[in-house]
Amino acid sequence: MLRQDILQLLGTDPEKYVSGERISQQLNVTRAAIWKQIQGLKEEGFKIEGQTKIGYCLLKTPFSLNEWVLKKGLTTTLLGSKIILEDEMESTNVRAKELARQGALHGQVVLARVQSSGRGRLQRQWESPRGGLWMSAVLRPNLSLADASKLTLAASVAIVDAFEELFSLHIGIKWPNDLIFNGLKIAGILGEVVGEWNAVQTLILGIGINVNFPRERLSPLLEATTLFEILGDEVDLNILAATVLKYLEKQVIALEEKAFEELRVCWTERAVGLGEEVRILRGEQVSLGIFKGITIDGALLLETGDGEKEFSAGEVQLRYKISK
Ligand code: BT5
Repeated sequence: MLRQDILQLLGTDPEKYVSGERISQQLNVTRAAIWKQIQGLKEEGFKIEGQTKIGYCLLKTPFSLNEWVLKKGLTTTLLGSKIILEDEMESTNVRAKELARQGALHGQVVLARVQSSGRGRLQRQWESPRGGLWMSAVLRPNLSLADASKLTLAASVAIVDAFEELFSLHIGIKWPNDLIFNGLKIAGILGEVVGEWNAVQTLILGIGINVNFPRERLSPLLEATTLFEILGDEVDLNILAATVLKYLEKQVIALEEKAFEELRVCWTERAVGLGEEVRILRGEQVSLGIFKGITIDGALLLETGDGEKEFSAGEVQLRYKISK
């Protein structure tokens, strides 16, 4: 694609001028065609300076999702080896599932700037306005079905670590897969298995993070927050995506090497509500007890009046919410 080729030329030595003539010769297109593409790139958020007789210079890349910028920031070997990015999709998980059925390889990543029908667990709605990170990865790890379910735990740890590295911000994990800051949800994960039990296991790992938009963009009933709300500024979504994928790849490899106990420890260190009284809601059923941690399979351990109990599904209500 011409636009990507121009970026490639300008990006090899950013902040240096590349003459229109050189670009035109190397890409075998007219200078007018280059000028048109440069205008398009500016509209996409690239800051490119053009000086007559000198050429063009790439000063800044956009914070919004852009395939070229994201690829440039990737340090992974497999995750993100193929990227599909569109302005709007129904749901990146739905698209990733379709692609997996058509044979998408391990590590393919699907992103959308807006989702018109984002989904949470149990078909719940996931609000996905512009400015968020809405991303799904197709994973075909070397794991059994039971162990593949641990990848959702791994994704929570990866998001916490990315926030720590990029923003020195400590967010916590609320079992099973909510990421929260000051009791408000900032990100969620949706893991879905594709294909038949027994066949090669494919997992779609959907990650939704509220990033560059104010809290008001979400419905008022949600107990939610956004990174913009916390930092008071926008961040580069491409760097965030690349950093989450970096930590996710590290966790996937560790799981394939059977480092389950390490993952359990990492997850527990980042969990909120540990040692506190919590309520577990499963449909009509409510259980009260002390949150003791998770089992090697990711089930929640609750110390109740009737002894220790394990929960593999449900919603957690933390103590400060119980007393409300
Ligand atoms: C989740 O479900 O938290 C999983 C969210 C996964 C979203 C990603 S985005 C990329 C990929 N494509 C998709 O279609 N999905 C994935 P759950 O734990 O069931 O939480 C859902 C609940 O969170 C909803 O019922 C709301 O109460 C709340 N919620 C909805 N949108 C939210 C948002 N943007 N921020 C915080 N909370 C939200």
